[in-house]
Amino acid sequence: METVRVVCAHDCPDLCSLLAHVENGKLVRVQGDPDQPFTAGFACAKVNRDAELVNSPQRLKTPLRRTGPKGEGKFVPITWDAALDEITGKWKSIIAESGPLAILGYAYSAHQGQMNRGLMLGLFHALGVSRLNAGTICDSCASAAWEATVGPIGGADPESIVDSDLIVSWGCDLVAVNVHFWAKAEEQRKRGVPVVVVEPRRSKTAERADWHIQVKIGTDAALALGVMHILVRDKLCDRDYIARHTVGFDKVEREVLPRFTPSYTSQVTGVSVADIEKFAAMYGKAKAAYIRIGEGMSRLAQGGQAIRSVALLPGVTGAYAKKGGGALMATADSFELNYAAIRKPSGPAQTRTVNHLRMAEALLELKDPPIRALFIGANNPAVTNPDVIKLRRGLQREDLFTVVHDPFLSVTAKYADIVLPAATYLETEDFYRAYGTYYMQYGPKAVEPQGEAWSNMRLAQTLATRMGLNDPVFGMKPEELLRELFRGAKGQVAAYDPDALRTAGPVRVAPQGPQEFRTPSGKLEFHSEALAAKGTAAMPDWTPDPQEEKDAAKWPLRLLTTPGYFQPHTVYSGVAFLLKREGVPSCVLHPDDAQARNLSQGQKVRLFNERGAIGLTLRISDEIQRGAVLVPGQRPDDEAVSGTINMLCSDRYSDMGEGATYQSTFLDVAAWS
Ligand SMILES: Nc1nc2c(c(=O)[nH]1)N[C@H]1C(S)=C(S)[C@@H](COP(=O)(O)OP(=O)(O)OC[C@H]3O[C@@H](n4cnc5c(=O)[nH]c(N)nc54)[C@H](O)[C@@H]3O)O[C@H]1N2
Ligand SMILES: Nc1nc2c(c(=O)[nH]1)N[C@H]1C(S)=C(S)[C@@H](COP(=O)(O)OP(=O)(O)OC[C@H]3O[C@@H](n4cnc5c(=O)[nH]c(N)nc54)[C@H](O)[C@@H]3O)O[C@H]1N2
Ligand code: SF4
Ligand SMILES: [Mo]
Repeated sequence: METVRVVCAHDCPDLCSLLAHVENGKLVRVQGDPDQPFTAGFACAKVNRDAELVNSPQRLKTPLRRTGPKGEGKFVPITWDAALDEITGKWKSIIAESGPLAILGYAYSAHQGQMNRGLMLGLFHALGVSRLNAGTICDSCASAAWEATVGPIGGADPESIVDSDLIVSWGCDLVAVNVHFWAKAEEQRKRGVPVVVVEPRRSKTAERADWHIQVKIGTDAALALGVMHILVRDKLCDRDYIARHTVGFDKVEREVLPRFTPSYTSQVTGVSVADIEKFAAMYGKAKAAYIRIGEGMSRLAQGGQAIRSVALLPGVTGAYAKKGGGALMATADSFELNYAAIRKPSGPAQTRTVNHLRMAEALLELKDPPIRALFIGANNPAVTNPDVIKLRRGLQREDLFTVVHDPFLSVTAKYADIVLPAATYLETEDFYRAYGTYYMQYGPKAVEPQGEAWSNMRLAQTLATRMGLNDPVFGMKPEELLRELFRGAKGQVAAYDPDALRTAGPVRVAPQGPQEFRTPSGKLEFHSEALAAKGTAAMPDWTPDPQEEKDAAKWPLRLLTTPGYFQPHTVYSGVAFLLKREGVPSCVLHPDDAQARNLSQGQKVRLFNERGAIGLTLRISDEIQRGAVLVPGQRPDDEAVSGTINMLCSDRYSDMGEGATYQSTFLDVAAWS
């Protein structure tokens, strides 16, 4: 048995170092690497099953050509040569007739490292086609809010919590999405450091923490401002830190905080006055309070305000300057690699861009030229995008030439004219940097790709060559691409020799000293001129959202979507064990809401609003608050009673970063008929 030290490429903050056990060229088991301090020898429940993912009988073995109607999933195998001839033939004639903008390159980050991810984007850049404003389905709102507040720089090192005296998981289900951070937090907890969870539902993290503050969905900005109100009232602010490292606090103190009295904050958030007082005192008196900020609370109309208000709290107490204090949303911005070398070789600096979450609109409404060809890679928008009923209408267009590159026949792939089999991360080499820790690592290939699967890197380079592009990156070997990533890199990563990294294993590049701010002022911005210039509120605030109020008057329940514990998005649909662990696609109602509708445990129910209706299986539990319906994960239609949750969600933008607003969805639930 051979053991290969690899890196987990799944869309996850932890970036574990893994040991892949290979026998006669077959992957037999994956486990956590004991020599990576953050991974600490264990992989999560999902990745423990990655041998089953890689060897799944449902893996695509060859390219396919569609034979039935779009969406039905009838295909015949074809050769790579035939597939590539058809793709490049079509693309060339479309470019000749309508120009490159008639092609849309829709490739996302999921489950790969920097080279496989970047080269596909590089291909689209060099072709000059319409490009994706990517990530708006995920973190663009959260990132924009963090950037306006702290700047494009990573937050507090998660490994610094050994020095924290209070850990707050604010809207982050650590047990689901960041389990290695949870393990570290639990160690601290055993040493007597309180762990507090701010969450609308009793998640597994909330269940295991010392204290769960059950906030109403979409009211975190009010809670954070209410805490600030008390910190000011009780003289728990660090005035010296505020004066030296922040801008605009005086204005917030004068114009915003007076409104957020404990009683008003309680009325908005649903948290009792006593608990707000207790939390503020706890936070204000801690010497080094650490806040892990989750992105869930950003996926709604006023999501940017929520992230921004929470990210400002450590500035009020000066926790940002303390070892073990501060806040972490993500670390990715601190890895200042030369991404552009791979992602932007030649090609126009500006082009027509399509917002990731408005694919439906792009396919159905764009003109001059309309989108005639679509390439989708590493993304399953027919399930994971909002407004998927409309999106599927777009994908159904007979005059749209669609290519999907995926290891599985995803729901989206069923709409393709040509499906190309993709290699998984264990079947390609790549270079990885984390988004929730400060590690980077080179990962070799553990096994050869299944069947005729190709890595994104190989596909991008082959398509580029066939399309006549001669940018050097499309002819480079992985080791040469790695050198490109480090040529002109900035900050801490600039000190590393890319050739040495290939055998170095995990490398830690954590920030030293207090939180750095990279805003225009170089300080933590309570008042942001940059936001004001974009027409967004310059100061943190919470006000009711008029559209949400209108929808809430029509529909009695509000949607809470959360990460699945065993089925994050759709990527593990091919692993029977995990499907079973996650159970059938379900929704959760509070016992009072179920009773009011005469619904019982385990029954099939219809979730509906003006966009449509779907069918799920009901679970009744007081883990969810009254007036909300919890739908974990985004599950494909064929696993559910009917449809998928994003059929009920709109493509409305959040207040910052043009992000998704799944949780500004209002609906009702009734018995399935
Ligand atoms: N197991 C698993 N792991 C995953 C994923 C997965 O789906 N499953 N997804 C991966 C991806 S793509 C990402 S982006 C990352 C991060 O994944 P994210 O989706 O950003 O996950 P969290 O940060 O846990 O945020 C979700 C949590 O926010 C809570 N929440 C929702 N609305 C609110 C609110 O208004 N206020 C507050 N306080 N809380 C709220 C939800 O109840 C939920 O527990 O995780 C990755 N890892
Ligand atoms: N309602 C609702 N919707 C959501 C969310 C929510 O909270 N609520 N969360 C959103 C978030 S945070 C995200 S990130 C998105 C995720 O949305 P997606 O990125 O669409 O979801 P995944 O299922 O993770 O992966 C997409 C596809 O990548 C394929 N894949 C895996 N590895 C590779 C590879 O190496 N190469 C190629 N070519 N393909 C590969 C998988 O088989 C899968 O079909 O969903 C968003 N949608
Ligand atoms: S916790 Fe995240 S990084 Fe670690 S093995 Fe699981 S998915 Fe991969
Ligand atoms: Mo995400």
